[in-house]
Amino acid sequence: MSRTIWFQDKNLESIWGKIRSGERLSLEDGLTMFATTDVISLGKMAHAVQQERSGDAVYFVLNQKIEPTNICVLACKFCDFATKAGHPDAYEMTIQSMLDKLTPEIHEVHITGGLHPDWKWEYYLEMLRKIKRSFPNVDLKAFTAVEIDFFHKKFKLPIDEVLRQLKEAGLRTMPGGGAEVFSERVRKRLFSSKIGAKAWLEIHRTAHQMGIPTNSTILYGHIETMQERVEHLLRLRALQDETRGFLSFIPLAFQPGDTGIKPTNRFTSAIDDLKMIAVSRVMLDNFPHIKAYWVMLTEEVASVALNFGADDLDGTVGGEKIAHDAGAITPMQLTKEKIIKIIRDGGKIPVERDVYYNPLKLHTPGVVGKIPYINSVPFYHHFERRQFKVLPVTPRRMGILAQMGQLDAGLFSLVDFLSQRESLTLLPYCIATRDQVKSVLLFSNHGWRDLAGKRIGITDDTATSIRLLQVILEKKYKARAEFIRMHSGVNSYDDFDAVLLIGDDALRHRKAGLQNFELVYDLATEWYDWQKLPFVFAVWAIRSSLPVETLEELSSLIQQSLKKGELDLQGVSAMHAKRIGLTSQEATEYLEGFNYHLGEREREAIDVFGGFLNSLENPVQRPVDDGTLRQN
Ligand code: V47
Repeated sequence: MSRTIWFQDKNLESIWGKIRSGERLSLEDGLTMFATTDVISLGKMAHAVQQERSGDAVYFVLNQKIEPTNICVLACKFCDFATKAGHPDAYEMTIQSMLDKLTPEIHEVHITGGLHPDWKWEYYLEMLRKIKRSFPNVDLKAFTAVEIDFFHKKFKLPIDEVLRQLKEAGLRTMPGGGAEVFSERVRKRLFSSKIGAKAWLEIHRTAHQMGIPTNSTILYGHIETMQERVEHLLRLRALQDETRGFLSFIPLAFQPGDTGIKPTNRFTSAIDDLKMIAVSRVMLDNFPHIKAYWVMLTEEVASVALNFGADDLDGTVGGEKIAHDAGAITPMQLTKEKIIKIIRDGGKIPVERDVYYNPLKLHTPGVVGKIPYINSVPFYHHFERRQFKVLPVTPRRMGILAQMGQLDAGLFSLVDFLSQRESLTLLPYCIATRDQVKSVLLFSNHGWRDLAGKRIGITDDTATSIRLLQVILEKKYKARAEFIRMHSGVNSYDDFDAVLLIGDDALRHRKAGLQNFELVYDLATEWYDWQKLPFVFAVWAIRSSLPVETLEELSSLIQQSLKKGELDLQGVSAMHAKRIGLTSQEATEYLEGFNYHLGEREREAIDVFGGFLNSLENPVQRPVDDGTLRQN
């Protein structure tokens, strides 16, 4: 992020300085940004942060909204959707009518609706089970914290039991609705009988601890103040620091309809919408994704938001009623083609995703994969004026996308390169360790030999480290263990005897510790002590079928970018260290431990490791398919 911005509003300059040095933004910074008229500079800052996190990707999902009923025990003033039983507009859907709305290509079903006074608990569970059974491809994002709290009280079940049963019935993630604005003043005036901030946050905390990632929202543009907006963001940021369980933040623009809350019944202005998106992106420095929800923003504003900090458009959204009952002027559904066009027109890569933001399909050629960890930053820090578009993606997903022919080039996990070497050309750059790595760690309660027969949780990110672990266990220690894949968002490790983490997550826990695991093994150290060789985790490669000029262009871009990155390791470290909980000094030392050039020793190490891989008696056991492992 070496970009220069010329600020009209000089008050934004110090905020930009803080962003570039990885310093956290404060309440005052948030207020300064909302007060600015220099919207273009604000957008540029947010776009730079967005690019640092998401590269050129903008995500969307093929989804269907199901609002099972509009009958609701609450009567929130801002809501034109809810009604009472007996009202001519009241409706209740059967499970069959919900199934009738779905088609096999849908990936996400988003369920949320009124709090029905009479429905039984079993009906909600059956709803999830039947959808999942009839459409196995579908991931269920269901029930806001408000609904979870309602189930807890009505059916007299503890919150974690409600969530446990829903998860067992097929729930994968929770939507972010019901947060409204975390302000008691606003709550008392607009939704006094609904749960407040404390309960909303506690329910999301519980979900995160149980391995259910969630989303989050703010309802803005009614009677809230700018200070209340920023305080809302700060409370979400604090919970995310604790749990890392939020996938996205979605600012919901208030649709006035007949609610009578705003005397003029005016929609939010485009400027206010873009400011809200941009401020969210820069304040929520620990949130992976910011969503421009076109249903409430309009397609036009959502398109611009893709260059103002938003990296997600939600999806095709069939059947939305909450916003439309309140007068939303947007269509009820967008086609996949329309969404792809909006994203392409914004100069971005349309990335079709699943409910966890795993990329399933890229709707654009010429994409280069980027490992989203600090150790790859020296390659990309100066990847400027690029003819290639960049997609940050975990090593394992990068391998899957390459296999599907979706990527032109990337910093591939070694194992993926080896298995696809017929179609890829190796470039002389890599991520290799000298002795220790610090970011491929086995957290364990057992010594190596005692891990025989034990259950090891494996991060969903890894392609090569899982194999390195298997080689070390089986060939060095003669022990065989059971490997179980954990999906992203899991942060409870109680089920495992040991846990393998990689990348920034591993670095973070190396410092902070991981639950009660007492032993921490560095896999590169284990390898080095045994083989006296470096370990090559990833290599740069390009699709062999591309013209030689493309290969030359990419090689020279990597070379120039790496040269600048290596000269400026301290700058790279300063910007990224705080995010991982390291000091700049620690981050610099970490990066200095890598060798980015593929030399003789590295090639020898690849051959030796390749030999071990071929000699394994049985490959790594098939990971448990928890729905995150589909290729399409
Ligand atoms: O919780 C109610 C809001 C929310 C109005 O998690 C209104 O991915 C605007 O939460 N004007 C439901 N908003 C929608 C929601 C959502 C949408 C898209 C994606 C996700 C996600 C979540 O709609 C409610 C409430 O905050 N709402 N009335 C209104 N008049």
